[in-house]
Amino acid sequence: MEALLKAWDGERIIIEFDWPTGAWIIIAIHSTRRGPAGGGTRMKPYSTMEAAMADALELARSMSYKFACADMSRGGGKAVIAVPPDLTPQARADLLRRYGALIHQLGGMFQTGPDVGTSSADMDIIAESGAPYVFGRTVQAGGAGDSGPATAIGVLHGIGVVCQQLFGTSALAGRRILVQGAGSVGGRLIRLLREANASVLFSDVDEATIRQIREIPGVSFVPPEEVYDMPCDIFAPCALGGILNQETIPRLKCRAVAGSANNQLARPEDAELLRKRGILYAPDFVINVGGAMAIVGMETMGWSEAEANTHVTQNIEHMLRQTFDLAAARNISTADAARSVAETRLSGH
Ligand code: PPY
Repeated sequence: MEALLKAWDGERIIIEFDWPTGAWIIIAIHSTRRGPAGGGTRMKPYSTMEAAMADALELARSMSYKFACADMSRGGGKAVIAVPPDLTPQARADLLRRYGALIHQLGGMFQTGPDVGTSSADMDIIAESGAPYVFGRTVQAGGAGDSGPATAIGVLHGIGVVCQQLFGTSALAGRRILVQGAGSVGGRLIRLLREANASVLFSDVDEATIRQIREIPGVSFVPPEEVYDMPCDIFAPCALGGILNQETIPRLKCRAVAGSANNQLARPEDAELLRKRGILYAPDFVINVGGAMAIVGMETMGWSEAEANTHVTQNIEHMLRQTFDLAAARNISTADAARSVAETRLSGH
């Protein structure tokens, strides 16, 4: 744990043990240099406190990169609530209220929204005590709602830029695209890809989701254990992080990786493994900014949903092209190229 904390380059970590539930609340504030730290609240069981901490620290840094690349005046942070697996709905709601009070106490230094394991309905509960520092509440409660649709639209357009780079045209018709995880973002991405006449493969671990997505014409199911060996044009990870690693990268049979999951690379060096294999990587923190951008823009800058989608699309297309150009010009990985843009902006130059 000590090594983990020492190696982190962020500003502050707030840790609270929630006695009534046994949950750990970790709020990692990576940078407030460009503005108050924004980042979702991730709520799930973790095998160890250290694993929860590692997730919070890495995700918070990604939020700094995400907002810096999108040129938004926000810093990066993330909250992880490591919960016991058997939390009752009542205990969970009470925990969210106590968490909201903590957010409120921080006075706006950290502002949150939905992430893995939390919904807009959860944001409504957190906002009871945490307002006005809670984004992505339900539309009925006056929030911008779910961030999934805007994230999916951003990824779709990012995949267009990837196709332009690989094939000389951004058209998706006939391209074979494998989506890992058909949840809030992946499920919508699959539908958008089909509307663009791509040929879609998908994988998921949830039986009900699999049944539902399989019904969509032109979409076929790939068992989770076959995902990394499946030939396709583009692999779109839309589930959890760390899936691009020393074990999976040598197996990939795709031309590019472009998906919404946060922290797809297990280690920074894995970007180099992808590059050596000639696989074009759309850095996660560039291509997945859509949700955060749309929700923050709608709630703080008065964007309509249509305006948000235009901002998301244009920003991701522009930043991805710039990333690919910079990587080619400097002969570095696309992840290093995007990181260097983000770090320059974070250092105030
Ligand atoms: C993410 O993009 O990973 C987020 O955490 C989303 C987010 C961030 C800040 C406010 C609302 C949603």
